[in-house]
Amino acid sequence: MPMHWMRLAGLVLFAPLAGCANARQDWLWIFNPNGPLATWSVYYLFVDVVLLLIIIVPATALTLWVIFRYRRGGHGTYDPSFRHSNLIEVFAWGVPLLVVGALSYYAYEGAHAVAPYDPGVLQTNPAAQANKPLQIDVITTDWQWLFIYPEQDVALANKLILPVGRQINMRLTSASVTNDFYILKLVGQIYVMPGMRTKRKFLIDRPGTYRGFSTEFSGPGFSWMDYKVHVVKKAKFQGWVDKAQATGQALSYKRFQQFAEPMVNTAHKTYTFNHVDPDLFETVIKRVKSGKLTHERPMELTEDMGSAKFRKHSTQ
Ligand SMILES: [Cu+2]
Repeated sequence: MPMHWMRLAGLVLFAPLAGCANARQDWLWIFNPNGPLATWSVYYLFVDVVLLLIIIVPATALTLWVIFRYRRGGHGTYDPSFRHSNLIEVFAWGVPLLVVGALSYYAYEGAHAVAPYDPGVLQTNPAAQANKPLQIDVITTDWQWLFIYPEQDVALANKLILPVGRQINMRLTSASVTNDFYILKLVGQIYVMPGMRTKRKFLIDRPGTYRGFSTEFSGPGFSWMDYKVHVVKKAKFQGWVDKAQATGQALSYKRFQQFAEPMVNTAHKTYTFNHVDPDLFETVIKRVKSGKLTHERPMELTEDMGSAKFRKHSTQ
């Protein structure tokens, strides 16, 4: 094959991999997970791909072989009386049965290993067992993220600070539409729905800065609805907590209602709160269920993103 055809073929083969890269961070981030949950998710991804290749590779090769051998002028013998081959039956039924069996086994095992509510990989993780888990309550709005640390009595909006090597137990709900919690390289996605509570447990091994965002389109503020995740050492985390307790603004339900007004956070503005209403999370769920956390209809903002109304609902 001439060189330029080889190059073209290579380009076409690798093009789909571009979806695995993130220009602002590192190349092929999906293969560079951090923490037991992300690592095991990638492991099960590999297991599934390898098991499926057991069928895909021979089936593709045999198809090409048959086309080549039985073409006009090929070496195959014409046999119109051919009806049955035990060998073909054994392979055509046996291999898929074995592969589906193995896939079922790994699907069952993997579903328990990385289950969002209670991942099996954390039950045997020494770091997860050594420290008391950190509780974080997450509330999404149109279009901001609120992270409440109930035990520390502080909250942080549009930024998440996590201690390294400590299990995180999250409760999540939405004060607006369905959003989706997902941090690249750390933890897989989980839906965050209005009037409902979901849970997510995870742990991160190494300090670093990561990118969290919603993977569920939610209107005009969606593009700015991402946040930085800082994974820091224990002392630095405590330092941040102390500072937040001393300097933040109080977060009552009334203050939250203001916060929950549609806001396009184009400048990725962060807010620190302290004295957080201990029932805030539960109250938001109840109010959303009874339709009492009402505000302006956010989709109307989409109609003219240059309008004064849109600018009123934007931090920029
Ligand atoms: Cu979907």
